[in-house]
Amino acid sequence: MQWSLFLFILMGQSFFFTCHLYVYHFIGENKTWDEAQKYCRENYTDLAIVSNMTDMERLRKSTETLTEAWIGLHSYPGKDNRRWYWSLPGLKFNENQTRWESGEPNDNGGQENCLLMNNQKWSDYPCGYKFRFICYNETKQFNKSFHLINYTLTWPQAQRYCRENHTDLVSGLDQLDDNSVKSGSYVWIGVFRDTWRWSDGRNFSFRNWEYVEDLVDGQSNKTCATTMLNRAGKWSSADCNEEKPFFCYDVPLRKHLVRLTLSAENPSVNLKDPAVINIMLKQLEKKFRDEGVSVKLSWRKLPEIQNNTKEAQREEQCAP
Ligand SMILES: [Ca+2]
Repeated sequence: MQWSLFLFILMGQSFFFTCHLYVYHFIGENKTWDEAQKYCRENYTDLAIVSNMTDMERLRKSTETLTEAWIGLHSYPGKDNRRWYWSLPGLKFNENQTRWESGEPNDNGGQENCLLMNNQKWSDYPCGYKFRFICYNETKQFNKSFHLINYTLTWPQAQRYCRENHTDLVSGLDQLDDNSVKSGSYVWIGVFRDTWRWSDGRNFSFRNWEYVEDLVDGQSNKTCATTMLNRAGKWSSADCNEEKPFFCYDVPLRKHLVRLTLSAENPSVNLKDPAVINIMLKQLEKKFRDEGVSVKLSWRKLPEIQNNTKEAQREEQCAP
């Protein structure tokens, strides 16, 4: 006995990392950061998260307003709350794969939140000092992936220089192992640490600060982040109790249609019984949930197809 059905799969969060299809919503009501977060969680997914410059541009273009608005970034000041990140968005910093100089990181003075490399060895160092630095260029400008910049800037200035003229500060062990990078002596590389966290718990390292002092801690009484739309969207920190407009985000549901051909080994199982196919649906949903995938499933019955036992699958593509 065979019965062809279409299985509709509505998927939410699981597509974050492949598609990054956030939809941003500008809310023009003034609220504190906490009130804005509550509003976004009730009406959308959360306050806006931003994982890279492409997201940032899409957020900016989602409104024509030129104001300052909350995004979903919050600081938890305190030395113990700092976390290391690679500067290049999407790279995960692994605490077990580090190349510290002996005695480092020593956080001398409690302000050493940027990474200086000398002969492949790392030291934490205050971000405001000026050193030469190495930029990574993903398009191989001048046929080179790595560019040693032979004048000195602070770490935040160096990051901005690399992002504006190349791709980012050199990031990740693979890049550091390139021969042209290995030889760097007393150069800034793309590692920093801070106490900022995204409202929805994601670990994105992308930061787009206008002011150097926001890089690490936020200032003690300014622990919530805004985007300044009249300053090309650059971010600033502000007192969370100030009332400002804000950005929420959500993720559009994605539909997948999968044709399954069902057959029963036990002839006593009636696959045309709605109760039977509903039980199968619940079991499939549970399997997805066990894998951490949020889905809603439904059957769509189609006319029986003769002599066709292949499974067919069609997926919608990510929209630009
Ligand atoms: Ca140090």
